[in-house]
Amino acid sequence: MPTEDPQSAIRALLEEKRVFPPPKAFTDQANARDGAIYAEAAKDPEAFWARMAGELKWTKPWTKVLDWNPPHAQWFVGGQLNVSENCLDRHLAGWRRNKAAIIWEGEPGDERVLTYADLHREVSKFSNVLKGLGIGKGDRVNIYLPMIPEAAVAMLACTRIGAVHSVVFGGFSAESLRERINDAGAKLLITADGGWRRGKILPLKAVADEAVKDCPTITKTVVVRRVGEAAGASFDPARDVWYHEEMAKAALTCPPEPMDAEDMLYVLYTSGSTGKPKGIVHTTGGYLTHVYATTKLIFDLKEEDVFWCTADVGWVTGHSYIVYGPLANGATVLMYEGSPDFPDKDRFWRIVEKYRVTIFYTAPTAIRTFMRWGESYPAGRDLSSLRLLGTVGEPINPEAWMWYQEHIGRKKCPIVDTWWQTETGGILIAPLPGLTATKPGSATLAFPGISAEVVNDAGDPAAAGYLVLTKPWPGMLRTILNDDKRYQQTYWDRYRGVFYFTGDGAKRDEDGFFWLLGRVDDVMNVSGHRISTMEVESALVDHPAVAEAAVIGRADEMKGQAVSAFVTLKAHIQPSDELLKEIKAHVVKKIGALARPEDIFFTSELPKTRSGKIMRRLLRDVAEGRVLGDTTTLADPGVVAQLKRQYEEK
Ligand code: 7RM
Repeated sequence: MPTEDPQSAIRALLEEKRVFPPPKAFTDQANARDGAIYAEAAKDPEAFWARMAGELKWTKPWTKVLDWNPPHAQWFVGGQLNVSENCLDRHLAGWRRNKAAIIWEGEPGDERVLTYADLHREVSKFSNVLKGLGIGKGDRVNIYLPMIPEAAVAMLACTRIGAVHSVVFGGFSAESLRERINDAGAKLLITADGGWRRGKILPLKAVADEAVKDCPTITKTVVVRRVGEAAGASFDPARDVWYHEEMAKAALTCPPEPMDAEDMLYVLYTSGSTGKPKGIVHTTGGYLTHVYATTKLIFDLKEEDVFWCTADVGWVTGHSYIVYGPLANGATVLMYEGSPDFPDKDRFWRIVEKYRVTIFYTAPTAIRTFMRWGESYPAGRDLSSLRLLGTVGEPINPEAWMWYQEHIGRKKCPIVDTWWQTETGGILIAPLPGLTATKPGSATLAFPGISAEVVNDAGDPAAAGYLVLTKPWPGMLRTILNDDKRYQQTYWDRYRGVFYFTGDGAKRDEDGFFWLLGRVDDVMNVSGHRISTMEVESALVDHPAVAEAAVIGRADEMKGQAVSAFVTLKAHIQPSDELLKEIKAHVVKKIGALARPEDIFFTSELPKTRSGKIMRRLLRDVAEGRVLGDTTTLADPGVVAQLKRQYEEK
């Protein structure tokens, strides 16, 4: 049973009163130090975004900043640009040519530094490899790689020739990968023989082989040699080509393809409230403008910075704040392949010390883990290079915020708590570190040019309710791939096409600050990863012994939420520890380790309404040890009382 009061995290947020004004020394040097930026952007958001877009290189100017036909937006209409040209070629003219673009550390301790000239050359060569494999403008390319520089090279090469990439996180199963490849209709898969995680080999190629067996659109697989012989990867000469062999033959230059601002840039799958993942579509001009501007102003990027975002490139955070945002700014990015506790729990702080990292961006769940490991790990390392800290992925509890400020930031670094989603493309709510006071647990204010509001069911402004966006923004998703109807239903129908519905609950305080309170739909947030309850339920009922399943995100001190499953077995099947393990393994096989249920509770019945809907709210009450909520709509109120007794005896 949970010993902690699971609601304590939310209560701590609601009672938080501390305020930290921006440190004067930080303000004096900040990219955003004139507070007028908020009012100016509010007065004319399109002019603000046009000014930001104007800092990028366009090969043809736009004729209209925004064309808004709710719920479809087009930004920088008529303009042309190329993302890889903006992230690479643009920095080659002056001394930045030989500046580090990517500093990479592999988990086993191997190192590589790619300057802007190096990265430009690798990307150009790989663009030619892609062309040689028959890939051109508009084609879909799937990327299933570990955290190695080739992941960024592959993404940027796609953008150079106008191919659309779809990156799938290396922790996803063969079935999940296959589903995403097929939905995108990818022609090519780029993978590696393996990757390193906690000293073990991740068998990426084996998973990819299993996936592409049923992917009729895939014609070739490019394989990066990361691990070598030890990976034991198979190689099918009819379908597979080695990355290094193709690169050795490739020409050194490749002209960037001029792209329309609204040409598709990439698809990235995320979980929604049904079992089927959504292919979120991002386009070229608006997205790049958004991630360029937010990186520059929220992370205050300067020429000398070493920026480390600890996300995986398989998530949107990696797309926007490892690859596109920082490189569009000409920054130095640090990329790390492995786990924070390998070989020891100070690995991150060793990396900060070794490369003199100046800006560090991670998830609250990681911070809570560092807290549990104890302050001696960061205390033993020189973290004096750090000047700014960030968080993303879930609400941060004030206690973790304070610990981060004291033990990592040593009380001199502002913290930017950044709220956004796969769908938003870039950050929408966060402080400007030289201007905005911070409050532990609050993402503070909407970024200049962004209109956010907290509203009630009727759509009227409220102190507590749902977070909505009341105007389109450049990085917003344009649609869901192959399912525009679902796009409209999920995000726009709730408020009649007027507001974008985020799916997050939020509160606004007397200063207008936003406090995010978590999802209000059937999406769980486990260690900052988005998982749908329905997806896990489908995986559970796919097991031959399972009759019915209900999944909830149970409040968890470390992970934010933990996957908790209530399962009824088919007739004549007896619950056992063996079966429990088998069912958990089945979910891992179907989705990936990130969806593994923390606990599975066998029950003879699930609480349902008279119309047959499972009441997840009551299951949450049971799992979190609360007094039961209203049970009057239940078909059989006895079921949940029985369940609670059983659960407490466990
Ligand atoms: C970037 C990312 C999106 C969901 C979102 C929220 C939650 C993200 C914060 C946050 C509170 C934050 N994309 N979320 N950032 N909640 N404070 N700073 O995480 O698509 O994977 O997830 O994550 O619920 O809707 S995501």
